[in-house]
Amino acid sequence: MVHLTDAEKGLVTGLWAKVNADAVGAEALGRMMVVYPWTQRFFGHFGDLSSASAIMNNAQVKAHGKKVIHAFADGLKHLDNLKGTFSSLSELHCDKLHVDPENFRLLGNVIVVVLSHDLGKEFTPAAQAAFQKVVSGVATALGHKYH
Ligand code: HNI
Repeated sequence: MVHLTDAEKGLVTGLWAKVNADAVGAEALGRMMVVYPWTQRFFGHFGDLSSASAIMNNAQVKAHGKKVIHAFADGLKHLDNLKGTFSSLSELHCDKLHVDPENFRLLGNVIVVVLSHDLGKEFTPAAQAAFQKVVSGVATALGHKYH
């Protein structure tokens, strides 16, 4: 359960509106696979992942990054009910995809890094703290149905 103050919610929504969400998703998923190479095992069917540039230019990685970030962005609209919002995705990642939930934290941290890079000075320490709460809450919610 995460709790964001109204000020934190305002920071998150305001900054999110300034980034290109599709690009953030593609960049974050690709960087996760580069920085934490063991996460590539879930995406063996995505074609060439043989180098950092192959990963970052892989069209399937980009497309999947967009899909993931759209689901993430939906969570930003439901910050008071992340568990409900991600309930069926949690079941899917557990039962069908067998993704270790620790990976949700890794991706969340990479999303924060990419936002920091894109937003520069606007990504103040307060904004970073707010987003860190969000990615942590999303990771907890995605892990909630694991058994
Ligand atoms: Ni994830 C499929 C959302 C993190 C591995 N994932 C999805 C889909 C959504 C999604 C949406 C598409 C579901 C469908 O087809 O119905 N994933 C999210 C979100 C996060 C996340 C919101 C975290 C913010 N997923 C991760 C992580 C991994 C991961 C960290 C592995 C390291 N996801 C997968 C895999 C699939 C997937 C694998 C199936 C891909 C495919 O198309 O074959």
